[in-house]
Amino acid sequence: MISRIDMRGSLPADLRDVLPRAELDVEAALEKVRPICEDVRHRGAAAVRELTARFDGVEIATTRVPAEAIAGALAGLDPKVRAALEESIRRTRLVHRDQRRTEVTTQVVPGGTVTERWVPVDRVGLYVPGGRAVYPSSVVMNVVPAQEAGVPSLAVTSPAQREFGGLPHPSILAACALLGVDEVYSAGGAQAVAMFAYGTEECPPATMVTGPGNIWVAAAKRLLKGRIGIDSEAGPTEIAILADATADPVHVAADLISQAEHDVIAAAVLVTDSEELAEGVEKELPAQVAATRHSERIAEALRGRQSAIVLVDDLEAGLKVVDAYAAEHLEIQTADAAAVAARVRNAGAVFVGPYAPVSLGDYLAGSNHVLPTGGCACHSGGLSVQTFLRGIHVVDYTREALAEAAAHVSVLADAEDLPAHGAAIRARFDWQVPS
Ligand code: HSO
Ligand code: ZN
Repeated sequence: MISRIDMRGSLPADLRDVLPRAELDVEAALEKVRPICEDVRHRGAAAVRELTARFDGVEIATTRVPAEAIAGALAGLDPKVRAALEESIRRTRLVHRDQRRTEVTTQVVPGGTVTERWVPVDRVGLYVPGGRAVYPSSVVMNVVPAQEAGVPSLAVTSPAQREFGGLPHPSILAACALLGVDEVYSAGGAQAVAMFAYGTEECPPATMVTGPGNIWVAAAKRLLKGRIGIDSEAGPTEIAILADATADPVHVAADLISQAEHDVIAAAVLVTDSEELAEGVEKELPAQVAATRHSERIAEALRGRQSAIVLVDDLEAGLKVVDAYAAEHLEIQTADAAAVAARVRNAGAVFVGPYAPVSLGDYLAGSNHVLPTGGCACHSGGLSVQTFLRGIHVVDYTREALAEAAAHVSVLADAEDLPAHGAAIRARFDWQVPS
């Protein structure tokens, strides 16, 4: 059900390429997405509505979701789901509130300071997928950091659903209501990203768009980046587990399956120095897969070339492998898991020991579940308050402090053949560099 890659003996030099990944061909989607974005740019809401009829198969009178529909969705929400979402929001808020940045002023020289101010972007559009993947938890993970960053204007968009009369899925609307978001749109795909980038008569333009989506959403984000700020392009979900002989094969198999459940191209990778654990997991997987609802999807994900059990000589080698892979989610299930986890350099999020499975992080740990995929964890982190903030340097120097810097500025400006730079300083001192 899952292939083995044996790296015992010596690790391959090109570790990154040996661990396969599913790839989305976003470039190929760009040409299809370009005319859609242009249409929305020129014809606004009418284009969004027509594209909704074409791609989502439902006619809508307006893209803006009426307040009563949002309130109605909350009223119809199962009380148990409501309580769980409220607890998820509470915990996620606790963690993200602590990410807020404080203004720092550095006294560089007497009379010369640089202050770093943290200013939220003006307006954010949050994309929430519809279709098979309807995740109210992702509404929480996108909205909470933006709110804690202090973003003054926040709108959510999600594809119009035919079975809900052209509104987004009610669980998405209910999550918006719980988070206090009252500006919601029925729009999906590339047209939703273009709606935020260019604005329409129904939706003012946003400065940034975030949130996961399908290949069309990813392509539109890539195309409109620059015009509008974006977060990372979300790819298929990945879980890697670094485990030794102390790990329980039942838990390891369950956790691999939990993320394989997302998609037939989701990746589940176990890295272990224990032949016994590998065998235990190989035995456990078919039994657990057979017993779960989405067994076909999961079996396909586990069989795919992006999933594997990797055997290594020891945990040192295991750490090298997981660092090279740079998984979206990495579980450490070893003796002294905290010490091993502290040595990890590349991962979107690290889950330590037997009682921190990834599915806890997906909903209720307080951590964010919008994380870098496809190896991007070697250069980027997950969604956070920082995503929505800009650091602005405020430079404040007195005449005396400038005088003291003038000679060095002049020398460096001349060295770069930019004499007008030096002149701008000298102009303040009757064209003499103060000595
Ligand atoms: N594991 C997904 C997030 C998610 N799981 C949403 C369940 N719902 C990507 O981190
Ligand atoms: Zn998940």
